[in-house]
Amino acid sequence: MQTENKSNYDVEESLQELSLLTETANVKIVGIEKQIRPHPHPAFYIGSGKAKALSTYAKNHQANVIIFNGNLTPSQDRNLSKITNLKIIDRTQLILDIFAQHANTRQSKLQVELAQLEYRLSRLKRRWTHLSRIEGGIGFRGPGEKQLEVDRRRIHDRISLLKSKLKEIEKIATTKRKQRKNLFSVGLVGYTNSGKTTVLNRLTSTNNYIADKLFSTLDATTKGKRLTSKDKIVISDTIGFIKELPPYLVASFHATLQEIIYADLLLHIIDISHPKLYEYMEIVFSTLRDIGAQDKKMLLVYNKIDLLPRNEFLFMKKKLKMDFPNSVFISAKYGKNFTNIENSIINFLSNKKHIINLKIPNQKQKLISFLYNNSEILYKKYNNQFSRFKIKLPYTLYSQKFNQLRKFEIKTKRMAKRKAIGAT
Ligand SMILES: Nc1nc2c(ncn2[C@@H]2O[C@H](COP(=O)(O)OP(=O)(O)OP(=O)(O)O)[C@@H](O)[C@H]2O)c(=O)[nH]1
Ligand SMILES: [Mg+2]
Repeated sequence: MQTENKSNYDVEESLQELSLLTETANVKIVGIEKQIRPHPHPAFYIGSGKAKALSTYAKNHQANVIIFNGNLTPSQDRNLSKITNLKIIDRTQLILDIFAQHANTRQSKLQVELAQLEYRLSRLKRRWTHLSRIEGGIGFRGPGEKQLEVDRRRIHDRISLLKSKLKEIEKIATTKRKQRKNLFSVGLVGYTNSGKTTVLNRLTSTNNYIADKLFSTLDATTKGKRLTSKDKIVISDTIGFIKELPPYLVASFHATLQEIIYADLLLHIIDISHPKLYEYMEIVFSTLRDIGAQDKKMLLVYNKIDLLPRNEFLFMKKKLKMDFPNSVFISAKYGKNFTNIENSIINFLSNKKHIINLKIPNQKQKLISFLYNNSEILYKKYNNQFSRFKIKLPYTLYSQKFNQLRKFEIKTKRMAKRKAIGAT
């Protein structure tokens, strides 16, 4: 639907994305209809006349479902089903359906089910307030209400069960992440279909599933990579973002998104050939804000440069470099300019410092003098048995000396407090 604050161009682009989502959900499109209105109709979203016309159009084309590019209220959904006699799906339902189709691990299946139930629960709640407002509460307590109560309780019980199962899985992932604490971690983020998995495959010579579909990746995959003889890093690929990613999905995929939250550096993969790249970048930034990862260091990686004519590419590159100097331009599909990504990561690594508190027995003279020579000492105190240090060490050296250093690492009160409240 086109409202007053959306341009025709925006609507076309948005409909194209809806078509891609629809195809990804394996639904064949028989027709696309637009309507211009100042506001969505409260009862039907589109006008009731338009709804009837759509219903006739759908029947003439043997269609059995109408997909809306917005989010419908429960009553709009019901009224449209009634008036058209067809299955009605909105944008959130479509995305949830794609996630359900693509989930193929225990974790992603549980996460999708959780998102679907949270969504259903919100619809039941809204329906409840809607009905009680109309019925005024009194004299309304009948089987309908009981059924709603039963449904709600069942959903709540299942949600609790799913949450506790997911907590268990998350615990295992947290333990694994702690084991590789000494390794520098890079997280891939970006709009869906921008090429994140293709980048991961290229960087780590692996073969994870890629497809010209939205949300091909629903899990977190972490792979190791040796950058130089000294530096080994880990790279994680996770779900892509999209405009209006349903909040239920962001919440239920919390465990999968942890790899982004704990990454030392994010590679933001952007499809440079997409006409809406600026908007898509903004959506990625705002989704990162939603999950609390807005302050991460980020390298902007403009992908799919092979899809732009040379002149256009050079023009775009100049412009983007001016706006975002910290960016590289690659083609993941053809393995172009990957050394630029690697060099940027190495550069970042060599500038990154790690702060650590240590309590070292004085007889460990070799280690102590290594620290004096290679780190910035922020604090020191010693007695005749131990030396206490707070040091700032280049990440690469920290990583090399990790096994030795962790034996003497002391947790500060602040860290212990964070641990007690469940943060890692
Ligand atoms: N022409 C071209 N196509 C690319 C390039 N990189 C990736 N692709 C294609 O873009 C599509 C999406 O690639 P993926 O790597 O699956 O993208 P993704 O960001 O992981 O996508 P989701 O996991 O679905 O969010 C695939 O068809 C890739 O072959 C590139 O540099 N050039
Ligand atoms: Mg992917």
